[in-house]
Amino acid sequence: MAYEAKNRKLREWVEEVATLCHPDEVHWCDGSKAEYDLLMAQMVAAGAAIPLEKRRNSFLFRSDPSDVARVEDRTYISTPNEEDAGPTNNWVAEDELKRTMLNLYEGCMRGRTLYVIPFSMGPLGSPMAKIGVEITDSPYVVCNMQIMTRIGEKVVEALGEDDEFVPCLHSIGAPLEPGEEDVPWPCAPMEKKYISHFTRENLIWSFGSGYGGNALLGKKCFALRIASAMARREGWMAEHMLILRLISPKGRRYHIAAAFPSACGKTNLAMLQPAIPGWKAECIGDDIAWMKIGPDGRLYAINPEAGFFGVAPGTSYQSNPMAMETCKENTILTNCALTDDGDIWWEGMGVPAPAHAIDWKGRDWSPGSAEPAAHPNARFTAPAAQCPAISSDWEKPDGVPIDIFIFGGRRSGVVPLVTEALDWDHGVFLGATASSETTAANIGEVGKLRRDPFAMQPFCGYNMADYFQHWFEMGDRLGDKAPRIFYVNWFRKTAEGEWLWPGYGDNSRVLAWMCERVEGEVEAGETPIGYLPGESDLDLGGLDLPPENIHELLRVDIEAWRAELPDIEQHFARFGERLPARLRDQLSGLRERLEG
Ligand code: GTP
Ligand code: SPV
Ligand code: MN
Repeated sequence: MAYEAKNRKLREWVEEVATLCHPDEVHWCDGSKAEYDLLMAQMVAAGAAIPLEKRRNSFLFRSDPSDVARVEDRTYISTPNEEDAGPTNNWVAEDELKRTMLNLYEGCMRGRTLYVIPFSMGPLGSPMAKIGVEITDSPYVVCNMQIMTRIGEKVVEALGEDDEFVPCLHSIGAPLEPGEEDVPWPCAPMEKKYISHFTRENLIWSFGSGYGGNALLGKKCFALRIASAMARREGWMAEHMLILRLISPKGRRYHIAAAFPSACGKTNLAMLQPAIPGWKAECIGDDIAWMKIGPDGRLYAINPEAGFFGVAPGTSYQSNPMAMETCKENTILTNCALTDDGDIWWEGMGVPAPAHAIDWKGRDWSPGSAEPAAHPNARFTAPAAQCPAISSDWEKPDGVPIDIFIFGGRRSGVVPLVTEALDWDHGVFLGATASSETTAANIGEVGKLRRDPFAMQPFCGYNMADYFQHWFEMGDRLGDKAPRIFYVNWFRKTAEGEWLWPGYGDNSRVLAWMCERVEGEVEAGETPIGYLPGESDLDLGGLDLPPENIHELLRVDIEAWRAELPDIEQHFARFGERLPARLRDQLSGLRERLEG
């Protein structure tokens, strides 16, 4: 051991897991560059990682074709009572799930090294930071965690003798028999994958997958599922939100937190470069926000992460130059295509496809091949500090005060470009009824419309009805200091399937309108679904957008909205009596306004 952990519970837990999983070795991660370099060198030698000639200190990994995204069907929230997990979560009783998983964990690290990764979610020393310890048998996970969180000896030092931490146990579930040769991406078959959360004990057990949110347990498992349950108990918020600072031409700063489902534009909006003159934007976080009411009664947000695990396909110098700059070096790339000159490529990178490449499955690829070169959920893992748009305040221990909340999703029809909530309760209704077409970020059908309340459907660690109630209670506590709430949809399409709205940097035009609304500088039209800008209220200068597009983007189609009502009713009915009455009132209000 490179260092001695003074936390008794931690030492005992590591010993207990080692006894259960039978690794060949135990390695306590110190978080140093030397450690990262050594692990990468070992993975290169083993054929699991490919060093990229064109990107300094960057490596390509190809996952097993079955292990390419989060697995919501295999994700469990285990609470003492099933009702406390609620209708949106998979539930198995605590002892039953533990029994099943203990059988899987038995001897599962044979032939491998057990790595102990002490990590902090949030800047070390921030009053909002929390410590977790991940045990894993995947060196790929160690390297990713080193980018995505703050790890190592300094975290163990910050963890006092009796301090609490969140134990996060992870195994890829692929022990090696003596003499057995390893594969580049070991993992377990789908029916043995379990991503489990025991919220009563703040405990995470993950088995069988090495990919993203299934394996980097600080992210969705801890910072959203476990943290959302903690946040409700303790009166704060853990949300699936990017955090952005927008600076107006007058120099006024606005802090915006926006919740969109997976692969629906958080990273892109977080790194936005405003298309309108005089406005500036800085990135604070791209995926998760932890928020707490400060001494002045306002809501303060920190980004608990230290890196970006961003969707690669579609990222280009035109759409997101800041992300392209961020992943130029010191980056891990997963399931991208490899070019002949030692770089990576993906669909929508904004450069011509190479004449020849090796696709994410390791096969020869050329333009016109039947399958895409990169997997649609291919990702880059890069340090946040490398983002040229990162705010100098991104690690501010107390966070930044939020002025605006945005909800949204991917809807090709019906939902306008932007709507402002009538008040807080209506804003909670907009969040609770958010809907989106599914994406490749989860294994399952893509393009299927579903309700994804607050973009938290896969990430809420308790009964979603209680989560809605928590939002109402936070609003009551915040009173007139509560952020204003908006709903956006960047993804409207024409009947021919063309985007109606250019998106990306041009989304700043919508954000600017929100800021003007906050200042009371611009009128809005009241409609049954909320306040909307008039067609001339958005700054569209320099944008070559056909007037019929903006007309369609800001049109409230009463018939189409009436047709949404039965689906919202069904969605709410799932929660039975537990649904807050204030949401029921909102639904009646909407129905009356639409029918009135
Ligand atoms: P996760 O990391 O899975 O949580 O996704 P995310 O919410 O961070 O989504 P991201 O910003 O990575 O965008 C996902 C996909 O949507 C990419 O292919 C983007 O190119 C595309 N996208 C993002 N913003 C826009 C937009 O404003 N308009 C359009 N048309 N596409 C967008
Ligand atoms: C998401 O799916 O929302 C992601 C990717 O950010 S993962 O980390 O795999 O959850
Ligand atoms: Mn993202």
